[in-house]
This record gives sequence, C-alpha cells and structure tokens, in this order.
Amino acid sequence: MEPATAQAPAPPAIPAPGDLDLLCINAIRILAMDAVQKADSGHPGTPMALAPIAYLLYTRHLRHDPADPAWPNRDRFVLSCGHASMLLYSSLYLSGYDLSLDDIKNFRQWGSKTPGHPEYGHTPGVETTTGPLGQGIGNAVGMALAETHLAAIFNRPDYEVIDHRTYFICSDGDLMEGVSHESASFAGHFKLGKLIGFYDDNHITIDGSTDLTFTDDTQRRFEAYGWHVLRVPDVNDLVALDAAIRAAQAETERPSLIMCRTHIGYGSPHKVDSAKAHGEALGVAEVALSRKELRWPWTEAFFVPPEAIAHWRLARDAGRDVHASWQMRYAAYQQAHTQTAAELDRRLRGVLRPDWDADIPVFTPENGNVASRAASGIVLNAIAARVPELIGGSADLTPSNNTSLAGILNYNPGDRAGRYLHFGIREHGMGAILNGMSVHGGLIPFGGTFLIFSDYMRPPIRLAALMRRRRRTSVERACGALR
Ligand SMILES: Cc1ncc(C[n+]2csc(CCOP(=O)(O)OP(=O)(O)O)c2C)c(N)n1
Ligand SMILES: [Mg+2]
Repeated sequence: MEPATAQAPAPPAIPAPGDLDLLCINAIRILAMDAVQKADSGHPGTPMALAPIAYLLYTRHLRHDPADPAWPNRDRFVLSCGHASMLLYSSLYLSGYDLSLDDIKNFRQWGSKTPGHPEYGHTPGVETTTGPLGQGIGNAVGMALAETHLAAIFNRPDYEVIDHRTYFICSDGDLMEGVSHESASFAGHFKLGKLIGFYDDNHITIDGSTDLTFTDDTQRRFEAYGWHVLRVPDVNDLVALDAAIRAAQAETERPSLIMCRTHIGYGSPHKVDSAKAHGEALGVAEVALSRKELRWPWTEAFFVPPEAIAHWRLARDAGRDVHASWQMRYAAYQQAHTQTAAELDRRLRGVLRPDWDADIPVFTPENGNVASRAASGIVLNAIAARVPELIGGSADLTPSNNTSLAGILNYNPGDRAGRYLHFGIREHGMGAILNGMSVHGGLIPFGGTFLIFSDYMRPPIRLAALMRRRRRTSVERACGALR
C-alpha cells in the first residue's frame, strides 16, 4: 500500500504464467468474458478487473460455507455494482456453491440461476438484490448494523455466536449516487467497524472517463465521514491487496474503504481501460486475443483447468471447518444459555412469538377518529415488547411519525442493544439500510417519514417488495442451517 499517485498508472504487465493464484484469478476473467460472449449481453470488463478482490475474499478472507449459504454467522458479501454479476456468479461456482458450470453457461437466460444481476433468494450465495447503483452500499451498512445489534443482544462471555464481517464492492456509479452518501455517513457516525468496502476505482463509467463527471476526492470524502481509508494502487498486486484487507479487518472502530485502482477489461488488449468493456460482449476475436494476453492456453469456452478448480474448492473445505467450529460453539451456547439460544433460534427462523399481537387494540368508529400516524404509534408500542426483533426509527421525524417506543433505548455505538434508530434526514439511506437489516435475518426493521418523503425512498421500497417475495426460501434455508 502506497499513497496513490495523481497520475493513473499504466495497466501492469501480466505476470508470468504458472502461478496458481493467477490461474485462479484468470478463471474468473475467462468465465466472465465467455458467459457474456455466449449470452451476447452483459458486462465482462468489471469482473475481469475485480477478479483479484473476489479471489482473495472467497478463498482467504470470507468466513463462509459454500455448502450452506444460509449459515447465520457467515460473513456477508454485497456486490453493489450488480452489473458485474459475473464476478459473483463465477466466484460462487468456483468456490463450490450450488451453482454449476451449466448455470454459468446459462447466464442471462430466462429462468436461469444466473439472471444477469444478483437476485436475493434466487441464486445460492447471493445476499441481496443489486443493480440500482448505490443500494448495495446501504444494504451492507444495514447488515453490519444488524450484526452489531444481534451480537449485543445474544452474545455471552465466551460464547460469541454472532461475530461476522460485512464486505461490499462498489463502483464509481455507486459512489456518485446520493444513497451512498447517506449510508456511508450513517455508517461512519455509528462506527460500524466490521464493515469493509472496496471501491473499484477504474476511472470509467458508461459515458466514458470519470473526468466527464466525477472528480470527488473519495479518500477525503470517506475520511470526513469517519471511515478508515486505504489505497491499493494496483489491484493485481495481491500482496498489497491482502495487506489492505488485513489492515481493514484490524480496524474495528471505523468502517474501512479500500480504494483499488483497477483497469476495466483487464486482459483484453483492445478494450482495457475503455468504456467499451462495460456493457457488451468483447467479441469473438477479442475473446481469443484476451486468452492470449492472459496466457490462458485453453481455447475451449468455459474450460477451467482442474488445478484451478481444486485450489478454489479449498475454500469449501476451509468453510466447512469454520462452520463446524461455529456449530460446536453454538451447541455449547445452547447448553449454557438455553433460553437465549432458543430465542435467537426463533428469530433466525423468522417465527413470531405466539402472543405477539396480544396487546394490539381494536380501533372502532365508536371509539372516535384516530390519526393514522397516531394509530401506527399505538400499534408499534403495542407490539414492541412482544416483538423484540422489531428495530427501527425515523428519518428525523420521531415526534411526528409517532415512532418512538416507550422504554426502548437508542441504538448507538455505546449501546448496540438499543432498538431505536435515529436515521437522521436520510430517507433513501434509511430504506437501503432497512433492506440490509431485513435480509440479514433475525430482525424486523421499520422506518418512518412523511408519506410524501417516501418518494425519496422509492428504489429501496421496490427492492423490499421484490425481496419480500423471495424471503420464504431464504428463511427456510436459514432453518436448515441451524440444524
Ligand atoms: C440507479 C442506477 N442508475 C443507472 C444505472 C445504469 N448503469 C449501470 S452501470 C452504470 C455506470 C457504470 O459505471 P461504474 O459504476 O463506474 O461501473 P463500471 O463501468 O466501472 O463497472 C450505469 C449508469 C444503474 N444500474 N443504476
Ligand atoms: Mg467505473
């Protein structure tokens, strides 16, 4: 890690072949360009550029179990720039999730498991639905917040059953979108130290160079939010990248952003560093040239040599072990803290307590008119004690929205068990954060604002509805994971 130079460095030379890491990284690049070529649709360049990050994460850093994507204490990973979905699909396939090579070949086909943007509840290992840029950052903030809250409620000395990190990757577009400002500011304020983001600093968007529109000083912007910012001048420098990830993990007070200088279309001789590598197939001839440039000797589409697959699949073995040791810890926790464990179990299964609605009053015409927000406040308070997984607040309209919950403390870095959230005047961020909390599991989040300002939250509201429909599958998987 060195300070980035103002001048963009030239694409680094492709290192010599024979290196297993490089073979594994190039496997992502090959699958991404082949899948997009076959579908004649999609985004090859960004997965090709980001392959080293996904490789290091999936094989060395993520605590995940490809055999059980719903394991509750897994690290979360969000690809906020969902257009780069082939990065995620190929990493999931290579590390041994329930995604086959045929699924990869069916990229962007109707009904396939690899629809072209990550879809929650549809593809094993996909944590949230991304595509509308910026949302994934907010989702990741919500997941990180959920982890801190559940850990505060359920962990006991010597029994840290909730203890995971949340990672995300974001692009220029993610950072330009306003929702990223709201979510990042919130994460900095609430000191979500187990949140680690990667910024794909490739100087390219669809219209061309970021010089056209985007000259923010991202490092200082995030530092101003209270984040810990690191720079990796060349994403292909695995040693520097790995060191940055470790430094981010070691920082527990502040969220971390690792700014990685990357080159869209890395490996493609004519499309590297060009917007042309963004949203269209490279072309048959360019795919062949890229194989040469990457020193990939196999010409057959979608072929990945067995040694690369075997190396990737070590992630599955490591994941099995890390999951098994958690299960042992969890079993001991169930013995030592039976009731608390049963409560956590209930919450993760998404089952309400049987008496959850016992205190909800009946509103009748005879009892007179009640303003809808007053009724909402009465009902929230009627269920708050019986639905301890209820957590939320308002975008700075607590007294008007009647969202305050009697006897319930604020969530803050000094008391993460608090269940009331002051979102600040950040409606869009609030929506994205709530979605992240919801898909994390174990919580029922809510947020308040005036109806008219919900216009500021339309994208997360649409995504919430989509993800709600898919929730059942996900909860069922989580139940399986607890067994
Ligand atoms: C809210 C939203 N607006 C527009 C788009 C369409 N879109 C997809 S990618 C992209 C920008 C691409 O630039 P960048 O985010 O830097 O990604 P890169 O091309 O570098 O992978 C746009 C405008 C979108 N996905 N979401
Ligand atoms: Mg970009």
